[in-house]
Amino acid sequence: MEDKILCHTMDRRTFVSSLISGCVIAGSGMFSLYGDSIANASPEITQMPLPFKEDALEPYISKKTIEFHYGKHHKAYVDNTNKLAGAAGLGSLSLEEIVKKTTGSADQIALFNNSAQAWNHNFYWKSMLPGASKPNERLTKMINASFGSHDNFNKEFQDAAVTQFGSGWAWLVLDQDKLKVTKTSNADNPLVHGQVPLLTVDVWEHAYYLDYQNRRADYVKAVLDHLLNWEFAAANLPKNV
Ligand code: MN3
Repeated sequence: MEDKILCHTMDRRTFVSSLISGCVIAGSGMFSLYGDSIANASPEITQMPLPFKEDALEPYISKKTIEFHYGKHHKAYVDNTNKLAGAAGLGSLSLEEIVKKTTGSADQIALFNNSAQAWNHNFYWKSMLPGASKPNERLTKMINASFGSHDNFNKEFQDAAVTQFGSGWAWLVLDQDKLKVTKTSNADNPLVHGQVPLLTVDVWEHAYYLDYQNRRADYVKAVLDHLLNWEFAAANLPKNV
């Protein structure tokens, strides 16, 4: 009987890649399919499948924007991460581990930028859902405690997104025991600042320019009013807060 070879955590490897590598999902009872040589090949970060169809966010975000944003921009970050992580000898780490390991490292700026952008986009796709949703009771209480009201949260988020100079991201995060709105430049993200991200909106021009040209505020308002996935936000909230 062949030896079992454990997969790394499933959040960075799709089921398909686990089949290709022939590794064993812990507890699944499956055995190595192809033996050690293939199982030990360098694992790859895979691009998360879109959680909705490319036209599902219309009329707020067009199919064309999603095709370019997911199919070209996000894909390039994932591809570059794999190339650079392999070259840096970090190919066995998860995407999140690469982001945390390379932050602030002067000789790994390109790897940080690409891996953090790959991670941020995964988070962005999950932050949206066709059709408006609402925060659950627990989140509603926290929003009211932290911002005074949902309207105030919307205003603060909109303000952060619009005033982010140049490219970046607006976030709803948990910081200690309070919700906060933050903005980050370029690839920077709350993970490396000890905060727990709950939702994000991409405010790089490629996220909205085909649909809104320079009207970033209209794009952000459309996402806030119609697309935010509050169920995802609730799932990101630690239970012990
Ligand atoms: Mn983007």
